Amino acid sequence: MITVYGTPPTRSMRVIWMLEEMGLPYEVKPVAFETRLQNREFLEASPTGSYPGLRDGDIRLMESCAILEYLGAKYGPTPIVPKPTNPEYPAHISYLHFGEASLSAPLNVTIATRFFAPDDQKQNWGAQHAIEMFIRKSAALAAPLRKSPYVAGNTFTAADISCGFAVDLARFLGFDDRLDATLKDYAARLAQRPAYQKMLATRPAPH
Ligand SMILES: N[C@@H](CCC(=O)N[C@@H](CS)C(=O)NCC(=O)O)C(=O)O
Repeated sequence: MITVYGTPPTRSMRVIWMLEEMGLPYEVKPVAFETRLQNREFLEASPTGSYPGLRDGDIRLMESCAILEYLGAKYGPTPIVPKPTNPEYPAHISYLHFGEASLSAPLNVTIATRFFAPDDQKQNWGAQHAIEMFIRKSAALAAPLRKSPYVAGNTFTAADISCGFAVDLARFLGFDDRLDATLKDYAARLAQRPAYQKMLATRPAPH
């Protein structure tokens, strides 16, 4: 059984969404934020204490987009991971990584600042700069989406899971109204996918 550590709205979303798209069986283990660095089972999968971690038998993986690549390679072939000879592959692999490395990762500074910084620093320069960078770089995501429904072309791929999470993050932080309209349409299109909706249903009820 595949175990995903962490739930929506963290990057565990990407992994659960991919598992749903591929129709693979899995279980989700929520990991409390406050005690995550003492949770040995979770740390074995994600030694940095960041969500997500994955366990697949004796195998453990961290990094959300690496986990997407792993699932496609191990449990494919699947249409959502084009083969390297497929003309859609170069865009797929670029945007699979772009969604995390260029778009989502810098926003960790904004999230940490917003939730944990002292009140007089919550809107500081660094946190705002990460948002401005996201907006500038998201033009590279809007460009292919003006020509085709998905980043790699006409086929939904794991790159859309990576970038879809990034656009959701912009909404979570409340600056999605500053993004190109193409990206709002894209997010709405992705949110209609049954696998996306099943992924969201794994989010624990608020208590
Ligand atoms: N590049 C990593 C980033 C992981 C990450 O930063 N996850 C966030 C939640 S979405 C987190 O766990 N933050 C708290 C922490 O890193 O301690 C990935 O894609 O898995």
